[in-house]
Amino acid sequence: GLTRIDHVGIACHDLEEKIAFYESTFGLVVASREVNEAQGVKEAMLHVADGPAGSSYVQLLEPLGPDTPVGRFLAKRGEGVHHVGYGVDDVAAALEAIGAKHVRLLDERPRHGSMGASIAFLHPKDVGGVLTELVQAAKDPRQGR
Ligand code: MC0
Repeated sequence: GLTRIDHVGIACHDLEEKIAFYESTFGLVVASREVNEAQGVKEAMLHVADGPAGSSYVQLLEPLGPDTPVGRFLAKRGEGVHHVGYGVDDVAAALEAIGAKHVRLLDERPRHGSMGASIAFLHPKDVGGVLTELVQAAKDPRQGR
């Protein structure tokens, strides 16, 4: 099952500007910054809290170009919440269980996500309009989460 909210992904035009906003408004601290070419994003994870099942973050996403998932989202809808990422213990097992319930999987197999996690997306049209991500945190605690 789902163990926690791992992160909320927020699409923005200017990553550095939004990081500064979240730092100064909420006092959040950046835990990692990465470029993920395969996903077409430059992103930052800002730590929110630690819970018994792991940590939670705000993930700020800037597209690497217009012809990417976040680039198309910004053009259609503007800045705002892009996806919700839930923690799971075993992303491959979760994909199999959820796929059997007629929810379309955007990833048949887990991919590489932020901070060493294994991730997979579910189609927003099958989840009430919410792009949903499953996140299996990295085992190595130095990689966070
Ligand atoms: C698109 N749609 C969304 C949406 N993006 N609905 C809710 N939330 C979103 N984020 C809707 C559109 O409005 C449209 O509905 C329909 O889905 C098809 O969208 P599209 O404009 O044709 O856009 P596409 O071609 O980008 O396809 C959408 C889809 C795609 C969700 C399938 O973006 C995708 O595969 N996303 C998964 C990968 C991803 O998002 N990567 C970036 C984050 P209407 O009704 O207008 O037809 S990577 C990440 O976050 C990693 C680094 C991590 O967490 O570690």
